[in-house]
Amino acid sequence: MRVTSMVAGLALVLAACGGEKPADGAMTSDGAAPAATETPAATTTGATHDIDMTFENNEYKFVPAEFSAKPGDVLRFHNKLGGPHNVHFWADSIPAGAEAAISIDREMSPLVSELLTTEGEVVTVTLAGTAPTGAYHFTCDPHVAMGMHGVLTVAQ
Ligand SMILES: [Cu+2]
Repeated sequence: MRVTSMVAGLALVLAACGGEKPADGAMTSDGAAPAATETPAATTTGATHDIDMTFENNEYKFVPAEFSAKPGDVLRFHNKLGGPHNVHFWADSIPAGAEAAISIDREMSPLVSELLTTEGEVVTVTLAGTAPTGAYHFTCDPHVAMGMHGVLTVAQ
């Protein structure tokens, strides 16, 4: 009798263990589903792009000067060398409606960042999830005449 009940008990334990595995699997796929549904909502946690503002080969430049990002992405402009530098998006050289979708953490005026005077400083530009696709032209004000220009292409 005892042996029988022990076997029965073992069977129950095994059944319980066996039962947990599909449950875990179900939880994993449940976990993946909310992550997927979070993506459209989490528009401010997109990819991060790092751009240097620097002085190389006798030229003031953004590196890279041309790059692509998606709505919801974050651009970090680093004052690397040759500053002061800043980031200035031109209202007439960005897609219609883009101004409202650009937020600059160290904003001096709409679409224009403060001047970064200390090496290592960063200005962060966040593209809203509603950012329209197209070309976003920007410059650095102190070095605009020296060709410090850049183009961000926003694409889905
Ligand atoms: Cu500059």
